[in-house]
Amino acid sequence: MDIMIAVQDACVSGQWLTAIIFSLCCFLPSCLPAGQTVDLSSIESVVSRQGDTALLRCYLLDGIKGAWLNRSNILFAGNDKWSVDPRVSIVSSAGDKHEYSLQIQKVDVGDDGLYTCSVQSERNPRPKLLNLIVKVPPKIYDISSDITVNEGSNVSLICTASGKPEPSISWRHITPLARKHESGEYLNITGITRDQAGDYECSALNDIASPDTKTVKVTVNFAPTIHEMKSQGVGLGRTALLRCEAIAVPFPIFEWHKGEKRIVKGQGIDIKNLSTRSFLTVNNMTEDRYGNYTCVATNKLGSANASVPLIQEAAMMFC
Ligand SMILES: *[C@@H]1O[C@H](CO)[C@@H](O)[C@H](O)[C@H]1NC(C)=O
Ligand SMILES: *[C@@H]1O[C@H](CO)[C@@H](O)[C@H](O)[C@H]1NC(C)=O
Ligand SMILES: *[C@@H]1O[C@H](CO)[C@@H](O)[C@H](O)[C@H]1NC(C)=O
Ligand SMILES: *[C@@H]1O[C@H](CO)[C@@H](O)[C@H](O)[C@H]1NC(C)=O
Ligand SMILES: *[C@@H]1O[C@H](CO)[C@@H](O)[C@H](O)[C@H]1NC(C)=O
Ligand SMILES: *[C@@H]1O[C@H](CO)[C@@H](O)[C@H](O)[C@H]1NC(C)=O
Ligand SMILES: CC(=O)N[C@H]1CO[C@H](CO)[C@@H](O)[C@@H]1O
Repeated sequence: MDIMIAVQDACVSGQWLTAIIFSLCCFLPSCLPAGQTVDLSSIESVVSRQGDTALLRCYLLDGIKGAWLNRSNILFAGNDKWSVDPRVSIVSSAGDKHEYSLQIQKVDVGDDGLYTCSVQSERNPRPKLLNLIVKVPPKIYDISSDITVNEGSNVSLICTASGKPEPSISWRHITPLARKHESGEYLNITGITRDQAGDYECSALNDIASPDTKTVKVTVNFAPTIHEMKSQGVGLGRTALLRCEAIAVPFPIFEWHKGEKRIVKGQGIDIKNLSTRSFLTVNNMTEDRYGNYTCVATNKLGSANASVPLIQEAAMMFC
C-alpha cells in the first residue's frame, strides 16, 4: 500500500526518482494505474550466446530521460550508473530518437531474465520490457573411457553434456553403415559381438551451436579361428611356403608343428608373422620335410589349429 501511495505521488509530482519506482512497480499488476497494462506478449526476446555481448535496444524521444532495470534492480538512471557490474554500459547516440541501449559484455546464464527500459515521460510512462535469454553451446563433460571387453559381454557407455537449452544426446557407431542408436545418455549393448567393435561417437546438440562430439573406442576380444591355411607343393631342393591366417583380437601368437614336433627357426626354416598371419618358409626341401604341418594360433581367450600336408610335386594348392 505504501508503494501504491508512492506511485500516485510520482504520477502527480512527476518527480524523477519516484518515477523510477513507478516503472519498477509496473511489474506488479495490482500496482498498475488505471488504464495501464503491461502486455506480456509485447515483451521482446533477446537471445545471446554465453560469453557474447548482448545489446538490449531502447530509444528515447529527445529530451526524455530513461532508466534501465534488471528485474527490479536499477542499473542506470539516466546516465548515472547504479550497477557495480563493470560489464554493463549504456550505448547512446544523439539524434531525433535518442538511443539508450543497454550493453552487457560476457553474458552468462545468471543474466537471464527480464530487463526494463523505463521511459520517463510524465504523461505516458511506458516501460519497454526485454527478456534476455542466454544460451549455452553444448559441451560433453563426461564420457566413458575406451574399453576392452570380451565378446558376449554387456556394455554400457555413458555420455553427459551441459548446455542451455539442455542438449539432446545421440550415439552413432562409426562404421561404413554408421548405425544410429537410440538417443540418450546411455548406450547399452547386450551380448556384444565382434562386429560391434569400433568407435562410438556421442553427439550433443542444441539449437545454439554445432554439436559437440566425442568418441569412445570399444575393443571386443575374441578367441582365434583359422580361416586360411595353405601350402604349395614343391620339388626337392626348392623352397616351400606355408601360410596360416587367423582372425583374433588381440592378435594371436603363432606356433608351427610337424606331427608332434614344434618347428623352430633355423636350418633353412624361417617363420615370419604379421599381425594375423604367419608364414613358414622351408628352404632347400628335403625328403624328411614333407608331411603334415599344423599351425596353432593362440591368444588369451583361446587357441585354434589347422593342418595341411606339404607334398612333393609342384603347383598344387590346398585350402
Ligand atoms: C541481473 O540480476 C541477476 C540476479 O540478481 C544477477 O545475477 C545478474 O548478474 C544481473 N545481470 C546484470 C547484467 O545486471
Ligand atoms: C547381460 O544382460 C542380459 C540381459 O539384460 C542378462 O540376462 C545377462 O545376465 C547379462 N550378462 C552379463 C555377463 O552380465
Ligand atoms: C543402461 O545401463 C545403465 C547402467 O548400466 C542403466 O542405468 C540404464 O537404465 C540402462 N538403459 C537402458 C535404456 O537400458
Ligand atoms: C640343400 O641340401 C643339400 C642336402 O642337404 C645340400 O647338399 C645342398 O648344399 C643344400 N643347398 C642349399 C642351397 O642350401
Ligand atoms: C595332420 O595333423 C593333425 C594334428 O596332428 C591331425 O589331426 C590330422 O589328421 C593330420 N592330417 C593328416 C592328413 O595326416
Ligand atoms: C588342435 O585342436 C584340437 C581341438 O580342436 C586339440 O584337441 C588339439 O590338441 C590341437 N592341437 C594343437 C597342436 O594345439
Ligand atoms: C606374435 C607372434 O606370433 N610372434 C611369433 C613370431 O614368430 C616368431 C618366430 O620367428 C615366434 O617366436 C613369435 O612368437
